[in-house]
Amino acid sequence: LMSQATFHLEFRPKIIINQSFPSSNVISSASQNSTPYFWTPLSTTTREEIPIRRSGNYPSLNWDFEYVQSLENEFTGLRYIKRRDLLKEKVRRMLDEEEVEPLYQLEMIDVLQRLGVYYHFKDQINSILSAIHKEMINDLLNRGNFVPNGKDLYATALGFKLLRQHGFPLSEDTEIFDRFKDEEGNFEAYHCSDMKGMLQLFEASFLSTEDDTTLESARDFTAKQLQKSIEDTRVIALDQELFLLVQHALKLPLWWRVPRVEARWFIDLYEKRSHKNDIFLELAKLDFNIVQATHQNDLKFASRWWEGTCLGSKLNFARNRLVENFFWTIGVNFEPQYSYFRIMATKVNALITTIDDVYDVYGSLDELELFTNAVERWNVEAMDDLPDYMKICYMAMHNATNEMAYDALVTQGIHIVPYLQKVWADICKTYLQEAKWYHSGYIPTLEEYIGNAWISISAPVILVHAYFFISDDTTTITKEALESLHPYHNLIRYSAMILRLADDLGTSSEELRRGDVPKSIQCYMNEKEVTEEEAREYIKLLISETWKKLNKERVGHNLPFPVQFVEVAVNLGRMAQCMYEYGDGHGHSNPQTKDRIRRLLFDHIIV
Ligand code: LA6
Ligand code: MN
Ligand code: MN
Ligand code: MN
Ligand code: MN
Repeated sequence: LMSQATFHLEFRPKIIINQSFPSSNVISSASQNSTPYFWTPLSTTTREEIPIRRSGNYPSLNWDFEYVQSLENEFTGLRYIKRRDLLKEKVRRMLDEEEVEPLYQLEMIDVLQRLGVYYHFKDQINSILSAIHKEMINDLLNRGNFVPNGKDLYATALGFKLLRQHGFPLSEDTEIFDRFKDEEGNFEAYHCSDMKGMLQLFEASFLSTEDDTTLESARDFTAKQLQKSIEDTRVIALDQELFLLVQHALKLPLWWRVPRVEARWFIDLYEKRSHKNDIFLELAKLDFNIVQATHQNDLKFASRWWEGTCLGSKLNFARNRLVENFFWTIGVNFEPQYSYFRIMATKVNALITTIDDVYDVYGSLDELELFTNAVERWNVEAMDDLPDYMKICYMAMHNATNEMAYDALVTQGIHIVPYLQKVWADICKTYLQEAKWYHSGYIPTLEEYIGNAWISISAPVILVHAYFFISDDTTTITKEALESLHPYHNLIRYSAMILRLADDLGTSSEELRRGDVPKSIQCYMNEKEVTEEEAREYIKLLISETWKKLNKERVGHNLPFPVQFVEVAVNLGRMAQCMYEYGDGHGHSNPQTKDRIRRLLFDHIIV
């Protein structure tokens, strides 16, 4: 697959179309201050009238075409690659050393993962964990403890966390953690002073499914204890690194964090550690830079495609967010061999972001009906009825999608247009539903809203495309998987739910100011007559409940998908929590997200 990543990416000549469709004559949020409630319907226009256009009030782009194309990177050089490979070999030998205690092995694995270099040692780490897993199961059967120090909460929780992460079956959390409780079933008081143990148990609790009961209470308990401990100035003074790790975990647990973003953060922390492994550190930094060079090349390709579509300049009302759209793709899979996937996924994201604005911001209801119809028909004649601005985005979508399908046809011998067309038609139907609700002033129940919105958030579009573009020579496209793409597999559903709910938490305030369908928070407020704050808490609870379901799906026995697809689905949920951690990092941008993107894509690490 990779070999053909170059042929269809060459620079396309810029097309000159003298028309553009700016967001002029729009209702700006400022002129909407008579809003009686959180929601502002537009007066319906007749066919003869010029429709009133809203504005997304999106700020202009953060990194332009020229900037992206001017990126240069020295880390593609052979001497860096050679040095990196030497370091890799050294780490491989360290992992292979015999007579290393299981706890020490677990710690090495944990650090390598957090540093973002785990992907180099997948097989090796898997066999180490497999041996530890066997030992752990044996010890549990003999009612012993798999770690030398009998009641070591830290080691047990660390082991549990890593084994669950890697899909080893550990069915009952009660068996493993109940021995840390007293007769009343509470975690024993002396563990509270064990901050490292508390932290690992807290992190491990996020690997739980709905079947785990002990971990549920462990999460509440450890969160309280950890919160208390970081408010204690003596603790802060005692161990600065542990303090930072706890603070970081309480903001968002490791299991909910995007691997590549986490790696960039953790490398800085690890560097300050007094007892660090210098080989690990050097490998992590060097590898980060080398992989970043690949990302920059992917971004340059994608950015030339975007420039060629002219969507950014022709549809002035829509978000021009190529770099952010690319950022999502390294969030879901940063490994260097998946360039083709990232470039295609960036196109998909850019099209979604643009078409979403057509429905949410610019289009009139009549126009949106036409567009939805045209997507269902999927042919060029369907364009005849569309207004000019819609012709442009329809054809951009149609061309890009058919081109991707062409790649699949020639490289994998499979005709995928029907699968891709179906997800686009699905999303447009849900977009239209939201537009109808908005224009009629209808406030759905939360259930009704979610039933539509888990599709309108675009995760099904992203993941169905991802399934085809993440496959490589280690995978084959199976009939079973194709059947699980539609109707959508639970893995896709839960990933979509997390994306939708996190997006609503980050974007709904601005959306409703502009005028948009009530989002999950407002539907729940309306239904239950609760405050916004209460509704937000409820949505956060729904996110964590959905994670439990996703955790279970992820390691399910009969998953029809390859592991790299499963990881994309899980990472999409994580990426949503990252992008909307500080509000709308995707559309409106904020200093924290901008900084994150810069550090991941544009600044290298000083080695
Ligand atoms: C968010 O926009 C947006 F563009 C998405 C579709 C989120 C995920 C997108 C990727 C990965 P907005 P809406 C490109 O908050 O209208 O406007 O569904 O989405 O709430
Ligand atoms: Mn939108
Ligand atoms: Mn929308
Ligand atoms: Mn939104
Ligand atoms: Mn917005």
